[in-house]
Amino acid sequence: MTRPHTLLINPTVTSRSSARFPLSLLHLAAALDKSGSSDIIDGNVDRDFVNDTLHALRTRRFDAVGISVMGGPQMAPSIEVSKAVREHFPDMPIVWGGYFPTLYTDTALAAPYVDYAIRGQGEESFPALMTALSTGDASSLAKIGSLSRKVDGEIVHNPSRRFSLADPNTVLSYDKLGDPSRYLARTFLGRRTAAHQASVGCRFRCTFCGVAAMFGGATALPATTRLERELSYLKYELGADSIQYFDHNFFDREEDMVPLLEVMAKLELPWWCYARSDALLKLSESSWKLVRKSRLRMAYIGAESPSGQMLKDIRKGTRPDQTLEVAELCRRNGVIPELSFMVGPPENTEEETEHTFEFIRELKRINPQSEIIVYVYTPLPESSRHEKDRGKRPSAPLLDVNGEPVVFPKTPEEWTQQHWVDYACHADAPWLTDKLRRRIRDFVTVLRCRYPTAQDLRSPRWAKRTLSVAASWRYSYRKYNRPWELELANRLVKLRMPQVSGL
Ligand code: B12
Repeated sequence: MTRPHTLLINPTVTSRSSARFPLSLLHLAAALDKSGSSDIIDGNVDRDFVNDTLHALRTRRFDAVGISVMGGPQMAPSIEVSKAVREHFPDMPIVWGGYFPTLYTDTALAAPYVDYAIRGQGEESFPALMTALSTGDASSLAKIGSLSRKVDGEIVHNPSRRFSLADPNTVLSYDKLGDPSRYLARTFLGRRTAAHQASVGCRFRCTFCGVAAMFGGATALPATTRLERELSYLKYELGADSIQYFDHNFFDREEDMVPLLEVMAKLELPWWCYARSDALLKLSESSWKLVRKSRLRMAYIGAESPSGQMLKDIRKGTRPDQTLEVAELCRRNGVIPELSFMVGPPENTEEETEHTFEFIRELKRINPQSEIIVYVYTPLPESSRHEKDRGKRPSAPLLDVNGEPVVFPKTPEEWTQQHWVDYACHADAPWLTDKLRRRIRDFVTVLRCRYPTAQDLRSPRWAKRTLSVAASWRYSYRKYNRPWELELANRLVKLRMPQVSGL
């Protein structure tokens, strides 16, 4: 049997300096290489990735191209590379995977340059598809779990496969990325921060979250041997001095977490992760001891809203009092809470937004070190929710600012329109008035000047201090409107925006 060769592509989504390991492709490569081989092109590092893709296809034999696609700014480069492949290599199968084709499968397959979409994890389905493509065994396609494809012009979705976290028993093939140490970045955690994902999935089913739509409330934690193997490689072979964990929700059940925290406490690499207020509040003192010893520096916590009702409606499962309590708990344990909020919900839009601003001020009083991320609430369409959740507790139909129903895009191209890119980035929503949009922007400007983020290493200390002093009267007197002097100063200083670039 011929061993299938796959070309894996991560279209550009961020600047070269913000590029982190393309973990999706590294995990896929580990699975594909068991029965074939793979190469990786990372558009975050290789800025000419479209031409380099064509060059790779001209010079080596591949059986398919696999493209990782996330909604938002990655859409346009994903389309560009897919079209280029289709134009120059019309017979080359093009497979899309990742969040976009999982959440918007029919939209992805509506494009003439997408042949297959794999929903959810790709580690089992993609190698099975590659085997079918390289052997020409079309009859086996119908049996591949989580595969969606076009059959005689109709879109066919195979049943979803079970979710799993298999141990490849070896470290990921970082050397496929050329020099992997170029992915280590200077961040506030350290001089050589590496990205890693230990566990997969999340037990919660928040209605707005892409992770819930992808995993449907399931999670799997890694074996301690796997975590230790991977972290040891990153620390001792690559020279990483800190870790940013991409786990969807790092703190799971305490009894399952403790063995992992023990490994991390042994390696003592300062770290950042996603967490929940309820999980942190439930941790026992002995676990907090491990957390401190392992050197957790910052935890990103989805606070979302100060309204208990809204938290219930979106199935968050936490309460506003827990958000306040966790800010204090983190302060006592030397951990910075990075709290994210979703303003501008479709109902009670202005009132909820103003309420959130006041709540943020309260958090800042409790723990001035708290980092605040303000997003606009942009729920997923009903059709994107996980199959287990579709139709359950449907939200009221979304209406735009004129009271017309919001119609989601039907093609990848439509998703590249700026207002839809902003929707995917939680930066704007069709029900916001210009006045409220401006109000949110002004509040965020005053807040981030008054409290510059600890994650900004580029701006000199004096500049941050000056901005903070300049913003303090506006912040104290709630005079957020039109902070032109701060906008001007910000243009010169260019404070870092963690919600755009990550750490
Ligand atoms: C790192 C990261 C980024 C990086 C870049 C990622 C990259 N592609 O290079 C940066 C920081 C740039 C980024 C940006 C954004 N991100 Co982001 N990001 C992540 C994060 C933390 C990790 C991704 C990762 O590496 N996962 C680990 C790998 C192993 O998992 P995976 O990517 O899901 O891959 C698996 C499957 O999806 C599938 N698969 C993936 N690709 C492919 C390809 C093929 C061919 C196949 C078959 C299968 C397949 O198989 C893989 C292995 O199982 C995730 C959260 C998370 N933990 O996943 C959010 C996440 C993917 N981001 C998300 C979003 C929304 C964004 C933004 C668009 C908006 C925002 N405000 O955050 C921004 C854009 C900001 C901007 N520029 O304006 C959402 C996506 C949800 C959604 N609704 O679409 C996530 C899930 C975060 C969240 N909880 O909301 N992000």
